[in-house]
Amino acid sequence: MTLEDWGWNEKRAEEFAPYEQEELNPGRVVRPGRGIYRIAVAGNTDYERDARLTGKAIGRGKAPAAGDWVAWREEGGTAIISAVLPRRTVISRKAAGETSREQIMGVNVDVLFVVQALGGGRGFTPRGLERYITMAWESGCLPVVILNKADLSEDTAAEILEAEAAAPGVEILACSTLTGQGITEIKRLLPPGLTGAFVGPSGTGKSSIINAVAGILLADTGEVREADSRGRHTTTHRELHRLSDGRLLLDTPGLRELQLWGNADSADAAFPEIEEMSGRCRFRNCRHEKEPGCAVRVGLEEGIIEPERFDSWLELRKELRWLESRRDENAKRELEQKWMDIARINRQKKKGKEVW
Ligand SMILES: Nc1nc2c(ncn2[C@@H]2O[C@H](COP(=O)(O)OP(=O)(O)OP(=O)(O)O)[C@@H](O)[C@H]2O)c(=O)[nH]1
Ligand SMILES: [Mg+2]
Ligand SMILES: [Zn+2]
Repeated sequence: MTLEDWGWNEKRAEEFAPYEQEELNPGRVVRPGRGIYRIAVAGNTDYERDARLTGKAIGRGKAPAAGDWVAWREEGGTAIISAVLPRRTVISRKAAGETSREQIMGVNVDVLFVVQALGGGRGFTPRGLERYITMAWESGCLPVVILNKADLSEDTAAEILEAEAAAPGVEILACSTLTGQGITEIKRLLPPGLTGAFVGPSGTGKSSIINAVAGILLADTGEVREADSRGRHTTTHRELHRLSDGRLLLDTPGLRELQLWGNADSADAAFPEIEEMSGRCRFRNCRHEKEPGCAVRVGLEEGIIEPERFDSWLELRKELRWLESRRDENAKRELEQKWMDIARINRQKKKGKEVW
């Protein structure tokens, strides 16, 4: 196995040059874990191995994520990761719960497949899809929507139209792992050598699609509960699979709820028609309420902007703005803490105490 088999190219090699001088080796994180990272490396036999981190070199909160290129060295038979290479794309969400922490689902992904399921009572909703599309544009990956389980849909064409309205400008594929529908299109969108990631609610068929593209069973799949058609969170780890044809597919655990990560403007890319109109409002800080010369209001009146999408955009912006203010707060608090620490150290120095 070579590194090229894992998506390595000249650009990566350039970025790696300084590490090479330090006699470090390159590798790609295929399965991050707690303290132990499974990495893919060049080699004839042991091309996947476990690695540990040297916290110092990487810094707090910058742990490697699935898909990362890292620099590692051998130390007493163990691989030690000491640096993470620059990331080209980052798929992030806000960690679940009351925190304002970022959770990275995958990095260095080229195509992000947002998987939703059709039929069966718990089909996709346009509002839910808008969240995923917001995350997808923010990640820097090329987004593609997969409407899976087309075999369960009574009117696939109508559902595609609905998805198109919720994800303007994004390619929508109707698929079925049961009939094989759409699998060729997925392959077309993800040529060998590129990395694709699959995200979406639990039970929509992300792992099943990976298996269908691979043609063999690579990822575990699970039954959906009859009672509420919900998945059971079968996939518990993020894992980058390499297919024999060279395609790289990142499977991720299904999300119960997707909370966004980004700044106040991160939702704009997913709502191009609103972004375009708001650029024409008379006031730059227009809130699109009752201001004179509000182009968004005109757009709503003329039916260029759907009221549901406008409400959804406002809500996502509110959520993102809240997150931004929380982050500012945290940054301020950290800075204050730093100055307090410095003041304490200076006081102790004055008293002639040993401080470190
Ligand atoms: N009818 C139908 N069922 C499907 C299709 N694709 C997957 N399934 C079924 O849906 C269930 C869930 O599939 P998984 O692939 O495990 O779903 P997942 O998105 O990976 O779920 P998590 O790992 O929990 O996030 C399984 O029982 C699959 O057999 C499809 O195209 N049509
Ligand atoms: Mg799965
Ligand atoms: Zn306005």
